[in-house]
Amino acid sequence: MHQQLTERPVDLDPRETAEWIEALDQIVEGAGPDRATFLLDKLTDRARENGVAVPFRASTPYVNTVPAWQDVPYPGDRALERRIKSLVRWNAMAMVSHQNKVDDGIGGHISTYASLATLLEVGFNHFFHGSYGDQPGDLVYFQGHASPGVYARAFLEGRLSEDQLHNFRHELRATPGLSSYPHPWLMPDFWQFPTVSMGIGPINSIYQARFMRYLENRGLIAKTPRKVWAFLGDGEMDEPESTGAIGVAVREKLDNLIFVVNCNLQRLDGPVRGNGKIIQELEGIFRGSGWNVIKCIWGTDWDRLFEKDTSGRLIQLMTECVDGEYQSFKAKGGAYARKEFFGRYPETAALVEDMTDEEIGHLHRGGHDPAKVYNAYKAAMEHTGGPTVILAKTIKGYGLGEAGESRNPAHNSKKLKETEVEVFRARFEIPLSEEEARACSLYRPPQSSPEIAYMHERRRALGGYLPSRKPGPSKTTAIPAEVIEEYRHASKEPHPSTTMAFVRLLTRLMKVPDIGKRIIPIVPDEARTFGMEGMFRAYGIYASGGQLYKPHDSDMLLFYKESKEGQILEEGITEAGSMAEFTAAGTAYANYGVDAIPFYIYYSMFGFQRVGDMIWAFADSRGKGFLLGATAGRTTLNGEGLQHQDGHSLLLASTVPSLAAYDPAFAYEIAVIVRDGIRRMYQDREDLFYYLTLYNDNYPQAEQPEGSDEGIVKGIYLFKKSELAKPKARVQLLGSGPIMVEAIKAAVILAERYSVAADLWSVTSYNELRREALKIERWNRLHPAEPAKKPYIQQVFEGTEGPIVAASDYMKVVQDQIAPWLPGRFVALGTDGFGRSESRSYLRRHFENDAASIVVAALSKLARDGKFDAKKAAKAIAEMEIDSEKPDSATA
Ligand SMILES: Cc1ncc(C[n+]2csc(CCOP(=O)(O)OP(=O)(O)O)c2C)c(N)n1
Ligand SMILES: [Mg+2]
Repeated sequence: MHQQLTERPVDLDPRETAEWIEALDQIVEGAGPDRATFLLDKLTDRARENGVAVPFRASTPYVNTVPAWQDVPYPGDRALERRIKSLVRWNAMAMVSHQNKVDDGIGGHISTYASLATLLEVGFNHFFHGSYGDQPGDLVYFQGHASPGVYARAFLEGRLSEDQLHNFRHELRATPGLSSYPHPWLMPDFWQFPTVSMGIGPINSIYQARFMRYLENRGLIAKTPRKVWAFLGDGEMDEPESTGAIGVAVREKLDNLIFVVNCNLQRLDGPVRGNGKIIQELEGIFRGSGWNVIKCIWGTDWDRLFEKDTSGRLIQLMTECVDGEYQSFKAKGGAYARKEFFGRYPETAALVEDMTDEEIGHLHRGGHDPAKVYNAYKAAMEHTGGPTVILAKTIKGYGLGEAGESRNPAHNSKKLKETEVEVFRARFEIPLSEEEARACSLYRPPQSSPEIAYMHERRRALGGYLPSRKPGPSKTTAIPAEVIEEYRHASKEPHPSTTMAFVRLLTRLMKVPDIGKRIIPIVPDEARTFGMEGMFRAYGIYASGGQLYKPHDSDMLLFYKESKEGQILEEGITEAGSMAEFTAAGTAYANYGVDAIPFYIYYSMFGFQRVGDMIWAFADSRGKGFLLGATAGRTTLNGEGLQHQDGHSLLLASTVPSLAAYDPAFAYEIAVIVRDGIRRMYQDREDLFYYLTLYNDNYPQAEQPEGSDEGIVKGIYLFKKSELAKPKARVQLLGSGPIMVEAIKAAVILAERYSVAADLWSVTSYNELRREALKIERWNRLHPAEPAKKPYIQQVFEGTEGPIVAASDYMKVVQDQIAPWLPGRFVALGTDGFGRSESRSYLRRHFENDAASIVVAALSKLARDGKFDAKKAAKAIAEMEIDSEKPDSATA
């Protein structure tokens, strides 16, 4: 902006310029701004026709977007609201400061809420709906580390106790307190959205707004004026996730979405844009994408100065200064601002001649002026046809004086000195004694006091308290047993892959009465890869605008059908966007009272390692649903090279506490797991979600062994016991995913060529087996005087004979998870190392998880155990055509 201003060409005919401006002013005054917009648009077109270069500016002057003359008077009781806000401020500060005095280093944040207070309070008193009649209300994403302010308000409302505040970050003490940040996992009745990992709030809120429209358009929820509000940090906007999906909000015309960026000009270490202006930069980015941008920069007390400024110098000066300077103007006080800001031009210096330094120091920024904030919010509420972002200029550490106002270390200031507390108390007129104030006591007037009564009255008018998380009762009935019956039987030619079997199951589930419509398939541009294109026509791809064109393949059976009522969420190439959509769907049971059952299917490699943080946030949100890592396996996905071949997602999955991860081999395993998963998540309301690997290798889908349902969900079952008569030795072969087929082949070779009996086990989940074993082991540890219990994995292998060779298409450490409970017997074969663009058989030989390698591993271990002739074992390696000296895949 600065450059643009100074680079403007010289005015060759100021009189003519003045006439044009006057003409425009007359239009605005006489016919209104809409008419002026129309005329400017027409003129722009004409200019372009005539070859005139129309100047493009992504940003507007550095002033409020809503002009002062448009401001409506504030509807609330300003004095009472100021009291309330002061009390919230005090309690937020006192809670953090007190806690850091008694428990040094416990952490917490003071300065962020100090900058955000007015932005939130205006929302709480006038905008945030707790409900719309009997419908859930607005969904508010709070800046995570501003949680002290949200707690302090809930304390004044009587929703949180003094004990809870006193035990901030002491969740494990005798009287448990409040969690550091918004964590639904830790405070499930309170917080809805975990936001503190920067960037997750912005992207999740965009897809929340999109998913809300999806539910409305499909008739699953009533249409209401409900909004998604997302309060974000200006530093946070640097995360790619923060701005990476803003185009979606425009495309989808999400006028149910309001971003409020708390532009306090600072992040953790220092200024967000010391050498520039974050508000102008964000304005350009959002305007360029088509958002409605409302800048709320200056408070009402500046209006008088704007009016007085006939020279235009004030706006020029405002536009010239960079954020690093604005930070100093606040940090160094009124005298400094008079000299360094207003003093830069005689015209601007004159504007403040009649003001004291103190008055200059107190000139408000827009984000601290309730009237300006109210008008910005009002404009956002009234905007239709697209999303709005409010860029509100605030002061980090507002009210903290020298303890932090606009100071670089403000972010990390956790406790105030006694003198600083005193300044704070005086400034916000907190009726505590000096001693109480110094001790950072909390202060809550009686519920009958005018300020508290006012708070309650406002919340009553707006339909209830926020934040609040209220999952409804289960609305889901069991998937009828017959739905999965067909999957229990062996497949016929042509044999399907587990991916195909899953897609068939999904479409079958979509036909189940009542449940079917709540199944939400989500896919990022890979539906054809997974054989899902048949679903396009049958269920339609959700498109808020319907289908505005006749698809070129409309005469084909499986044409590309987009529809406003479409059920499939085809997100395009965005795993992050898809994960955000999955999050909105997987938490709909809590936010909308709709038991949506999302199935998000994607390339397994582009899941955990790409959007792992979002998956973690999903777990924190108590999300439910199914993640399907398709094209799974480091050797099964052939020809794709090392950036596609996933050999570790199961390991990463094991790190998420509420995630049950499975690596199924056969169609019936998938069917049993999915049916049981729906029972646990939606009927029994357990807080967990599922990850299943799906492969694209076609092989015979086996007949389900009798009575294996329980083992399938627990993680292991006996697939086939060897019937070899008089074997020389015995081994236990464990397989998962398509490597189960290799294990089956290995069992045949071992029996036929080496007279070794191999019992076959299918392991659906090493992760689940380990978790159960750890749980039992812990119980045993804590109950040494009672008879020890036995983990399931030990029960299963009790009485079995020989080494246990466990092979999968994942890293060996996945199988190793159960090794501690099978001492001395366990051998893992897996896919450690980078992938290759090879075909399956070569890959499996390279990684040593093919049938031949399983045979060799079994014989070798038998030999080491003294149960098989070592020379014969060595010879078998040659017979299996394996080169003992070949490179180790782990490092190759
Ligand atoms: C992904 C991620 N990286 C780093 C952090 C650590 N962190 C917490 S707050 C913060 C600064 C935030 O600055 P801003 O977004 O401007 O918020 P403000 O406190 O200024 O309102 C950082 C870096 C985080 N929470 N998440
Ligand atoms: Mg900031």
